[in-house]
Amino acid sequence: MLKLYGFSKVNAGARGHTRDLRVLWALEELQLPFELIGLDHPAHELNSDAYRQVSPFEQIPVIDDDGVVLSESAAIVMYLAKKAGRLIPADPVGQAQVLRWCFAAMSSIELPLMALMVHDWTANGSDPKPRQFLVDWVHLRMGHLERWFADREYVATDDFSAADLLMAHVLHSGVKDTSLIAPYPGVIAYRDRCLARPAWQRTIAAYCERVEAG
Ligand SMILES: N[C@@H](CCC(=O)N[C@@H](CS)C(=O)NCC(=O)O)C(=O)O
Repeated sequence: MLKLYGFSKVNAGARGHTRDLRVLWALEELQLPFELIGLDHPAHELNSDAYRQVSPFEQIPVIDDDGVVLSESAAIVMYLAKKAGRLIPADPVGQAQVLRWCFAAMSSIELPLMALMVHDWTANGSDPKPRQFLVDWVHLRMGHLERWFADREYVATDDFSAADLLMAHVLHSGVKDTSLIAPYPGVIAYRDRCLARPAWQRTIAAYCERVEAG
């Protein structure tokens, strides 16, 4: 049985936004059975020698699929999609497009959003220039995405794919300040189209029921 290491308890700010949700969502889309191993972040359950054996950066998510151990949410989602033969086209060209947009979600889009979030957690506001740089970077990328979605329903192919799951999660979890995304109606409509999927709705409801804030 596939094991997923996810959060059982996490700080209130992160609850509902953690990256194990990407894997939980993929498992729900694919209807794959799994056993959840819940870890308590405030109790430092990610910082044990045993957990470091499966998660080199002491992070969640990780899967252990009968000895196939993977960390990195995007790698896990791609592995599950390929294993199930869904959320990814069968042909190499379609697969390359999905892979391309998985990388884009994890680098071109998540990076500026995370950088701004970390800045806002840590900066004392004495110099406005670093924040303005990060805000401009986010707007640059959102403008690029807005243009991309002008005539597309999904990011990589005609159908919802693993890339959409990752991109929609990044746009959901990485945007705390909604004014950042408000000028981009195409991006909002895309994100909301993905998050309206019944599999996401079931995933987030079950997560909120189960995961404690600590
Ligand atoms: N690149 C990794 C990042 C994983 C990550 O940042 N996980 C966070 C939760 S969303 C975590 O485990 N943080 C705990 C920590 O770093 O102490 C992925 O996409 O899986």
